Amino acid sequence: MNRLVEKPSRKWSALRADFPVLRQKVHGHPLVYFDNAATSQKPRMVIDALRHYYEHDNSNVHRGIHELSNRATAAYEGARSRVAQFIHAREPAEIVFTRGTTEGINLVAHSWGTEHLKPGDRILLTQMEHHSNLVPWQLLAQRTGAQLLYLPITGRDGLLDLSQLDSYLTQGTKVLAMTHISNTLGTVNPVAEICGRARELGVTTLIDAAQSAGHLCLDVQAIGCDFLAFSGHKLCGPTGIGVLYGRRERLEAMPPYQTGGDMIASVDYDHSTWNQLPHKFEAGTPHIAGAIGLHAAMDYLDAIGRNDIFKHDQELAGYAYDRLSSMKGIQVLGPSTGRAGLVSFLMESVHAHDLVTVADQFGLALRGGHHCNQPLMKLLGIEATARASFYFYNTKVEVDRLVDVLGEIRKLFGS
Ligand code: C6P
Repeated sequence: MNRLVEKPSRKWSALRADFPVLRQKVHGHPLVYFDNAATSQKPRMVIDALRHYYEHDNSNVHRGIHELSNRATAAYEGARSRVAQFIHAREPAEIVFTRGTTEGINLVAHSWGTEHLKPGDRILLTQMEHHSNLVPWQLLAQRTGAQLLYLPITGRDGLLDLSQLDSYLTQGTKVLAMTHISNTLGTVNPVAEICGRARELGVTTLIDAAQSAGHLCLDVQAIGCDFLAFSGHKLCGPTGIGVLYGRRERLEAMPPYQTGGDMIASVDYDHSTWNQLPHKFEAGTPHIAGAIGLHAAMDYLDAIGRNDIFKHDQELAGYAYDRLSSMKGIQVLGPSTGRAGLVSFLMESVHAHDLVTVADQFGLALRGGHHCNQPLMKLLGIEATARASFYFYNTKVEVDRLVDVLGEIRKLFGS
């Protein structure tokens, strides 16, 4: 696989050449892809890694005693070791491959939660959680009689109200599950500080890193969380592959989530025993190619440098925030400084869906809607926002294009 690792040029606009999909016109205009929070584009290196696997090594893992199966197993387990290194886990056994962030959180809520929660225990989330980090806990609360609480935000500036943390994070709290970066507000939450406070009270913690894993350096030991979940497709990897990190002690103490092949040590007609970590949580044939593509994506990102990527994200988001906020009739949600690489905004008298539909006619890929944050939208008294989300291959020239197109849309709607 290593021969596929090429050091990409550090010049941001030159990196665009690595992404075949960016070289196209949409409705007669050069594509401006600003929907990276939904999914990122894939560089040639990742596409090549997938093709190489299917053309040379395709086989099932952990089962065969033939050359192809050995190669596939080595590549799959090599990807697991790479993930452990990418997020500074103590060992590869703490890395469970999933389908994505959503499945990782469901796994924890189901397996850890059902085993550990009882009536009256508290589950603490925040008011800015994505449905994926909300609905699984709602169902868990219904199953166990536990109580759900939400740490408030300060308002449309989208910061967590940390002055209230002590009154929410109490002895009765069993688990705290929160997002690292809000996919709607662009807020970067101080997860290490909050997990530190939770640890002092013996509260189990889960971080939803869907929007952060591909954008900044993650260190699960420095964050001090018990679990962390993310998706490969938002960090240049394939869809259908994700990661759940869990501290060994936590994973050891949990029952399996799904059952079937590969996750067992032995099976009898009346009982079974479980495989060792992490295989206990990977029932059935896994997404082998996905893990291999994810490995290539991580190599690609690290060749660029995640610190540099985050700096670039923040620069673009700050620039977009300033330009959009100075436009008449536009309100940008979320913090005015220190935001991650996205801007969610409202245009007076124009529904977000209309805005995004017209923007598409100008070649701009934005997202409009509730962004799987319906409770947050209701709290803020809005129905939907338009969102531009950036990655390292985006440029200020593209943000200028967004501003020009928004000007056209405003004229069109007479707002
Ligand atoms: N947010 C967005 O456009 P999956 O679908 O499992 O890969 O990721 C779910 C998820 C969980 N948490 C956060 C904070 C997220 O942003 C997402 C995905 C996409 O914002 C699709 S709604």
